[in-house]
Amino acid sequence: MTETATRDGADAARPLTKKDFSSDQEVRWCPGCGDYAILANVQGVMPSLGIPRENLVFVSGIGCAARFPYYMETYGFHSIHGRAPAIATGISVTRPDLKVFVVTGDGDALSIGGNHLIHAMRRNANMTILLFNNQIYGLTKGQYSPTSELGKITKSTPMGSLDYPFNPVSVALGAEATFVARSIDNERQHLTDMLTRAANHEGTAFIEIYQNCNIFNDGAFDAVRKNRPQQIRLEHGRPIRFGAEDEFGVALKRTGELEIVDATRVAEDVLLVHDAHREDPGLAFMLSRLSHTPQGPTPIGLFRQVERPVYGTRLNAQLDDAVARRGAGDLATLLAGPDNWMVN
Ligand SMILES: Cc1ncc(C[n+]2csc(CCOP(=O)(O)OP(=O)(O)O)c2C)c(N)n1
Ligand code: SF4
Repeated sequence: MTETATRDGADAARPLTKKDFSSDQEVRWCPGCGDYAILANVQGVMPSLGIPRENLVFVSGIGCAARFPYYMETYGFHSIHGRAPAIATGISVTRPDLKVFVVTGDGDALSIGGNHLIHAMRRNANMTILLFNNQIYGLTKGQYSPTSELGKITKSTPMGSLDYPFNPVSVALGAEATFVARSIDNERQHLTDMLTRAANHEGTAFIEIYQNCNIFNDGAFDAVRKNRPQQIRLEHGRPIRFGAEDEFGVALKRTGELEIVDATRVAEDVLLVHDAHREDPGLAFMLSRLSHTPQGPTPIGLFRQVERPVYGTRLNAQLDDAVARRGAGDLATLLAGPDNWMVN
């Protein structure tokens, strides 16, 4: 960590620590909420990024997860429901020197904000999106969300949800996000690794984080969260294996589907070797479908990371080009120009 630019005075040269990223705000999540572990992890990752605090911005929408910016000793914006990716796009385009994070929930990102989320990702706007998925609306006290499972009984679905749930990783891959990962609130080392890689990615980095809402949807991810052998840990360049003794594997069938196989009974070369840098997101998408709801073996880790030009860079180049060709322009002249008409 080389950061020295955020303090005046005698301790200016002191490297930043996790504590430097904790604000003085009272944390107002329910005791036991998974959000605490994610907050601690993000605060712990910050010093290693070597980015001055004044160059960090956390943007959120509305929800429990969206309280995040208050607790970070960085710049932040607790904004409008579902609109964090749009606001973050504006910040990242106009201030490319800033590192922008979006913190959002499954309701905020995939209900009211679904539109903004997919367009930020397809543009490859420069931001790190952390989607805390608890499969419920927490802040508004337990209505079903776009990731709630079929048949889910909540206050707004008393007879069971009829909606097929979104799989956030599949959505991100479908929008061709250039970095797509999944982790779990209580998997400290794994989450640290994913956060670090995402923060160092150029373009949109998307991480779905399984987050336990112990008040309104307790245990939603326990089949995977408390059961390490059910976690299919994706590692680039390695055959995909899982299980207590790595006794299971993932293979690509001739018919084009993925299947789970007994790795003790098949040759090593039958197992699919994970390629996170494949340009085509198809295989990563298939991996994301191995577990539609996280009840069976579920892939976590980095599904996809590819390089693609960043939206802000291209936009600013286009603006520079326009100015070079036609001059800086003047808004008042434009508005008063010949291309206008009167409505009577
Ligand atoms: C325009 C608007 N519509 C609806 C709401 C009500 N509302 C607040 S938070 C929320 C959903 C929060 O769920 P999620 O994003 O999953 O976050 P969590 O609270 O679970 O962290 C809703 C519907 C609102 N605040 N504003
Ligand atoms: S309602 Fe759920 S998500 Fe919200 S703070 Fe409480 S435990 Fe966390």
